[in-house]
Amino acid sequence: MGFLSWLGLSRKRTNSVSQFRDDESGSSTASPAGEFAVDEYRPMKVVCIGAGYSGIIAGIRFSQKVPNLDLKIYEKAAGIGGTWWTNKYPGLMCDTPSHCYQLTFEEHSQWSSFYTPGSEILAYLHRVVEKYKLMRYIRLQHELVHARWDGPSGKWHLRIRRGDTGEEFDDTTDVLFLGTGSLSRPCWPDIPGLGDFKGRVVHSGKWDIPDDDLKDWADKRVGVIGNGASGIQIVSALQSQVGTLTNFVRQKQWIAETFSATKILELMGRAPGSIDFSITDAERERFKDPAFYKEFRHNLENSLNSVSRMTIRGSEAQKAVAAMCKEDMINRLAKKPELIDKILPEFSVCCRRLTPGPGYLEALCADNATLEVTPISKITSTGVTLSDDTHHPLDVLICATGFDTTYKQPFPIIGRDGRMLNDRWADWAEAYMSMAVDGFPNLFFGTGPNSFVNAAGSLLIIMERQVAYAVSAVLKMQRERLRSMQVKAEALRDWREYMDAFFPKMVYTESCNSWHKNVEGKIVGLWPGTCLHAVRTLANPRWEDYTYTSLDKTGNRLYWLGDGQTHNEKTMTGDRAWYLDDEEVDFPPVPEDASA
Ligand code: NA7
Repeated sequence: MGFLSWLGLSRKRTNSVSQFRDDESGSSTASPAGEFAVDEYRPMKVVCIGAGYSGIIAGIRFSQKVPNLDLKIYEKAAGIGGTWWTNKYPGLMCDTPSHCYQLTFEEHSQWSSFYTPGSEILAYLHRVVEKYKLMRYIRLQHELVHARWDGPSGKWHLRIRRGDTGEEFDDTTDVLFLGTGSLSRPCWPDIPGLGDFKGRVVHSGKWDIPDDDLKDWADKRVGVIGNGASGIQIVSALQSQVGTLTNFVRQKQWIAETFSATKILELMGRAPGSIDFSITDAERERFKDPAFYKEFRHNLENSLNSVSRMTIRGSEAQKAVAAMCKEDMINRLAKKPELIDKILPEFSVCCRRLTPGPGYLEALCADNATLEVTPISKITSTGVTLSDDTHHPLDVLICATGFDTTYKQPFPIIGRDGRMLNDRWADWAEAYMSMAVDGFPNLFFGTGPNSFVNAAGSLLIIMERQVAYAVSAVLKMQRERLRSMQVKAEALRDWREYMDAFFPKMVYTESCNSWHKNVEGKIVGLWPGTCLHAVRTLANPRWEDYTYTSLDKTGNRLYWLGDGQTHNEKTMTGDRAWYLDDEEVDFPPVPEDASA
């Protein structure tokens, strides 16, 4: 009996198996048993684009998990940190509690506040990069110009431009991991006359005004366009430092109490209702106790993951949170009750991203602040003109107008048969389980389409699991000597159908604008489920939803079993009882009594 028939496979049958049926694969009469050990892992190259949170996690996990790896992380900016490098506006902070906005494996207990200023998050990321020596892999000021899939070699061909010298060079990689995020390309408002304004104009996502300059703003007339998270934080931070402040908004907005605030106060034994979230020296001392820190964080994340039911349309949880927010907002607007109708939305809480705005409503109630809801018709050399011809003269105009959230890449990504990713996404951006797109083999996304969660849960745990998914895929390719893996179009179709069935039940699809949606109202930003749902789903990749091509020419899917040995046996080097190491042994729990 031949080897193949012993495996229950004939050559003819193997070649017709869809797993390896691909025009990039070939077959020959070579022996189906390779001349290598089963764990003699082939060299793999992974290139990650972006050194924000996704790229940093990727740097840590790929280098930890994948043997025989060549890893590069190209970052176009001059520093690491992604969104925390780009955004520098006054009042920048993370509205997820600090203790939940950090990596699961890299705890930091010494935050200055329960809601971390952006500069501290950036400092945290610098420490992580330093600790895991990631600058070995990171190339700053290196921008991807284009990426092109080459089927015969099974590699992505990349063109990279150095930001400092302008020089361009080529690179290739087996696997491309795009950690470019979706909130990285600031979007200027399409308002006529923006270029005519003679005062100072700045975008929140391209803040280039030194802190020292703000000291001279005490008599300046400042306009802020937008009431997303950035606009809200900027208004809160600047109102008391400027002459007058006008916030131009075109949509109402729910303003929540800070996320998990009640839980934080309860866990810290603080008085309910307190709004000062700075952490005292004594509290920071308490956090030095690992047991206290761990229990605090666990409780807080447990609480953060307990509110997702409010995102279901018409749910009791939604009604309760709406009533709570409404009461809180009305109280906070007591000084200017005329603002209530201008701010309090008709749509459900979380239709737009729920944004905690400590200090925002209070700032709008100040004597020097105005909330302007009449639409802007144009910008002139002196300020903003509204559709009723009212003119607001301004010295400074801040566009907190968000980001290009179409997921369209600023560089061509050319997949199989010359197809461009942006064309594939012409109608809307989609990726199977947020990770992969048919026609684009060996390409995985960090925070790709449908990655985010609204107010419940932490994005970072999703990012970690997305990287883990990509790492598992790379390990599979390496172990099984696969040249390429590509998600099946029908798997993406099923994912799409699942999302189409899921989202109408949720508040996100109500009538409101948000960066979660594309212009037709399709949800492209949010994971179709809860944060924990994403975590569980990504932990169990369905490898049968991919097609593969093999590096070998035998057409035998088990060629990678090699010569029947492991490397340590073959070379008589290393440990040959490694399975007894503590980290390898899976110790089962012992029932406490025989009847249990
Ligand atoms: P967002 O949340 O996308 O907010 C952008 C804001 O800018 C929003 O209020 C927009 O109004 C407004 N906008 C945009 N274009 C215009 C024009 N042409 N005229 C008037 N107003 C305009 O971006 P952020 O930077 O605040 O936050 C992004 C996310 O980063 C945030 O959710 C966190 O997750 C982190 P609209 O709502 O479209 O009517």
